[in-house]
Amino acid sequence: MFLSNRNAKALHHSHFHKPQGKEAGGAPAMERQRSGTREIQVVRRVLDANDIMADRNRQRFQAEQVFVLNMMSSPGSGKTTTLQKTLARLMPEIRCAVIVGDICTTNDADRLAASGAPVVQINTDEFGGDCHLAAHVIEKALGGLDLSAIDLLIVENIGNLVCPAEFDIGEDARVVVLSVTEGEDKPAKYPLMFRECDVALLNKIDLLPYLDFDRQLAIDTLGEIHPHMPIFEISAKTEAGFEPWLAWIRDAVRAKLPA
Ligand SMILES: Nc1nc2c(ncn2[C@@H]2O[C@H](COP(=O)(O)OP(=O)(O)OP(=O)(O)O)[C@@H](O)[C@H]2O)c(=O)[nH]1
Ligand SMILES: [Mg+2]
Ligand SMILES: [Zn+2]
Repeated sequence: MFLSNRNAKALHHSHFHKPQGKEAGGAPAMERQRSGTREIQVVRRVLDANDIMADRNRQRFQAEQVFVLNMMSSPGSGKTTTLQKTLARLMPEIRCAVIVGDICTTNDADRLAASGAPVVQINTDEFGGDCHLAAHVIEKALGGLDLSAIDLLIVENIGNLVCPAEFDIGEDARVVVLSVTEGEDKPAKYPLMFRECDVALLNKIDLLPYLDFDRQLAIDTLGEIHPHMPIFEISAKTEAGFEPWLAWIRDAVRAKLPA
């Protein structure tokens, strides 16, 4: 039986995560599958159900003219720190809110709430401990936000370079954070994530003097996997390199707002 990578990964989710009424769209995603054809059909139904919910989210974001940015990376690359610093700089000019996903704890929400932005924490242990945010989980989190009062919604996805890239949540754009402590080979090892994102942040550049990280190789690999993707080299600790990143967000938000 042949399964594409995308389908194989989605099948992993349909089999090993607890039943998700909405994600499965009522489909028997967890039932044991015997025939190869049937497996592929079920995988498609899981992905289709997510896509339908993502489109619904997208329509809502469009109606409320909110620009939505999905932020992804491996655990600990600096998503929350980058967001803390980004919010501090943007809040005076852009009305922001955050949805942050983790399997457990409200640590990140607590850190982000200090920015003054509304923050909704999702703990996926309530949704079967999922290692990604699916569209129906975002829809549920939206119940805690007033979309008419914001222009920018940033979603900090669960730390994972693999499956978050597979799940459309209705966002306008995706940003991946790669920190220099992870090694320059990560884009080559997890190409889907870097292909699916619209912009990349190379974080923790303040640590470069202490590492053997091959910066040029990382940038060249990113360029091969996703030609012309903007790459901003930053330090969330020192805020070095933040201006071009902030300018990218400002332009993206402005492009979605009514003229
Ligand atoms: N030196 C340095 N440390 C950083 C930088 N950005 C983040 N860190 C540190 O890296 C660690 C992880 O940062 P977080 O912001 O929590 O990373 P995260 O991606 O949100 O982690 P998860 O949500 O658990 O996936 C923390 O100890 C941060 O202080 C940076 O630019 N330079
Ligand atoms: Mg975090
Ligand atoms: Zn997952």
